Amino acid sequence: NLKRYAMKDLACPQLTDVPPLGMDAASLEMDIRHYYTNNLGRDQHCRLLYYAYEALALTIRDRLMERWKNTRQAYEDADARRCYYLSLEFLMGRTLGNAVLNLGLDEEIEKALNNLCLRYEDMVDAEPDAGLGNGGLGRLAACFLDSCATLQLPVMGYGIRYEYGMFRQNINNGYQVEEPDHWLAMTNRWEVERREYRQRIKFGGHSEHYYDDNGRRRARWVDTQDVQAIPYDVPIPGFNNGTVNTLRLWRAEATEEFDLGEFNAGDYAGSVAAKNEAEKITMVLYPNDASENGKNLRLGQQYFLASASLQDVIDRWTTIKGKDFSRFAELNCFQLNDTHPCCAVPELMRLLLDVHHLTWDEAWEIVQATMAYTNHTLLPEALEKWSVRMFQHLLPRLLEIIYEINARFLKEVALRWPGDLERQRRMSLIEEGPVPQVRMAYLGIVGSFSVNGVAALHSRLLQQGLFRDFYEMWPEKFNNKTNGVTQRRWLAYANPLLAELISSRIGSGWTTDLAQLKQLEPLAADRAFQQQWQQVKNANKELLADFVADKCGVAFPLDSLFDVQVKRIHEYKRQLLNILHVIHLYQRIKQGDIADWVPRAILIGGKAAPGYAMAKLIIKLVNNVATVINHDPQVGDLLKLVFLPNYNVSAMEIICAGTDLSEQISTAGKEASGTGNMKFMMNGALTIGTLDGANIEMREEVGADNFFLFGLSAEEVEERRRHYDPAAIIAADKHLGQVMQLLQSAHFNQFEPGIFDPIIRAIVNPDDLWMVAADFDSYRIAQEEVSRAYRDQQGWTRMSILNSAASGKFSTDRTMHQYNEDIWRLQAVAARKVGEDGKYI
Ligand code: B1H
Repeated sequence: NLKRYAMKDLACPQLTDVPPLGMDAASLEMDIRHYYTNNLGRDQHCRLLYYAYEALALTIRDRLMERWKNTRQAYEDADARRCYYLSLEFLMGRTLGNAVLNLGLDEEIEKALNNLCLRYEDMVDAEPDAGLGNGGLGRLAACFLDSCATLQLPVMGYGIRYEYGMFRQNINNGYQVEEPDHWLAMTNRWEVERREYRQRIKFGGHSEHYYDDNGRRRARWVDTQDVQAIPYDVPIPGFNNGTVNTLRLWRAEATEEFDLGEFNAGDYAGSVAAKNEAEKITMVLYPNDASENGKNLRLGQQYFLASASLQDVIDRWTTIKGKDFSRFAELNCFQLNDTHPCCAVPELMRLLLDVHHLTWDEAWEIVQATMAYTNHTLLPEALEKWSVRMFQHLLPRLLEIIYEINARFLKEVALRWPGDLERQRRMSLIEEGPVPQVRMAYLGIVGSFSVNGVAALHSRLLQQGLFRDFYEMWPEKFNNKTNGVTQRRWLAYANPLLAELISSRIGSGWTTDLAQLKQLEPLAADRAFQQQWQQVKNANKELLADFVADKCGVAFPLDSLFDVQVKRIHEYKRQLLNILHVIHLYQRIKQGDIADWVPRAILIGGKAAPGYAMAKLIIKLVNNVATVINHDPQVGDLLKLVFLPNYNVSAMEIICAGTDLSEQISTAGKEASGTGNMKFMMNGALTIGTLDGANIEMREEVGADNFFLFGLSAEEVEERRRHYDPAAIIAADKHLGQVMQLLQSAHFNQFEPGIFDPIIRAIVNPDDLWMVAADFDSYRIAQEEVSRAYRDQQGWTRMSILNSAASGKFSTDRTMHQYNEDIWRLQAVAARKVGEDGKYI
């Protein structure tokens, strides 16, 4: 394909010769008018705000386009080593505001829109979220891309353009109801379809062995049902640096009709209908955060992404470098975002062996030198295993290659530990048993030169537990890369008031060097600064309260402590522990135990996987408890509780700025890192949390005095599991006993008998993996400590400033720098910029 279209490109290079666009308000205004009228064809009768947004989006997109072209050219000229970030999820959220910020156009856009009597906030709100991810793993990928563009690293994202992203969550009678998110219903102005780079992906069929002209034994994959992969490129702007990187998302499309005709000559209608089969592949994102999906179609998505992306990279290689792959590993590197894209290991082998005719050893050397794997979870239910049968049926040639990789690998194991058959069984890429399975994580480890976890504790637990055998074999492969978040979106954009205040004192260098926030530390005790800080927090709380009033119909009193837990609903994250504490506070009010009371407004938000009954029941419990509390006149403004429906990236942009207390209360050892925790810290929230994931490092950075710690450590959790007796704990804990009693009395489900029994049973079950009862008392005491601290507003503000000041480590700029130093080893490449004379330098 590439060659066919490349010839045409060459015919008219002048086509791409365009002068730079104006970045001033007048030029922007002119373009908005132009797009609205001449391109979109709207007039004064059009009452849909959306089209004004679209005209603005096109105007901004033009400014991205020219930088994008220059960046691609700069990378090509530099002939530098590149990295490809392969991920089934990129949770991008909205694009407009971030693009405007990164292009430095905020002020000029405001002016232009003013002249047009349009409000910038309305434009921003008209854009749907790109919800192409579940939670932290997908948002991390998005933050990584932002940082790579800002660091001018030649990193390209590869993902899937789901027609339907994460479902929209509605609440009906307290229950979650899912509604499909057709985010592409209107034209997506941020993507560019690039059919010239389409690829063909094979499924099904079988593999065939033959001897080539030189008498070499080869394999080919035949009788396949092919699907086309069509790329859609999304621009990823760096921060004020002229760089625009690429996120390439693939959409599945049926192969051209004449291909279908060959197979289905007699059944025209059937062959047209077969289009659907192919296009199903990229129809919908699987919404099971941190838990396995196990579906045929999901494996299809994973292979589709891996194959399309690898073929794309290889086509670029052969177009520029020809058939010689000797420098391929030197110039390319693939980062695998969890096991989801791990088909890339056998697929790269297949492409090098079957299509490009390298020997096994040559191909394997390339694979092992280009692949790097990141693990994001220790939870057994999230560790992907694919049944050998399913693999055989869908990807027979890949399975054959996996068997060969495994045979050679197990020989190595046997050489190293002679006679240790048990170890061979443990480490095999194939789990034997009634239903043999391919262990995707092991495939990732064996095929990669680097394996990393996402926080210090998590990486240590991987080495000591889950991947211990592999760590013993290849200790040098293992490393840690603590997660981060991009301060451009999560502070500069989401919290302009605080950003402004910070910059007024320490300058704006923190936008690209977050460690500079350290300079706020001496200001933490400065009375005047504290007052300004508090004013900003209050203004943000007002905005959050407006948002909550709008979405939940509940008024958050502004003088209450805004206590927030937003994240996917999962038992290990222990939203349940939070509710039990809310019930405890409610009981204290009812018992009149309210001396020195600190009013609290508690917000819980997040989506439950549609098939996860317990998670959905927890949402129902939050809603029922909220109804009782919010309608009790005796409670009044002392306590409020809401469940915020449809928590997503743009909701977090409002929430993180207005939060006082961030709840990071997972069972220790279960949350690999967490990233919401970092967004809150950056914005000056204090954290109540366990010694889990990145909480540990956050606490190290800010100091134990400025962090509300509670609960068992990961080691203690493991130890306690062996003799865990929740009934005894409840009997011994007066407060927890009362809470459980109230729950059992059906106080929160008076006309819905028994609905919360599964929750009650889970808490009293000695096998409760999440140990809610074990940590309740410690949590309650830590929460009392929180209230005491909040009473001293000055002290609280001091701690708030210190948290923000100590959050420098948690920028993805730092994370990306470390990936680059230890794994990718890329040179930064500056994009060409526009000079004084308006010409490109
Ligand atoms: C994380 C997932 C995940 N870990 C399977 N694992 C999925 C697993 O659709 N699936 O099949 C989707 C997602 N997500 C999260 O990654 C961790 O729980 C967080 O602790 C971590 O901060 C985040 C980013 O590293």
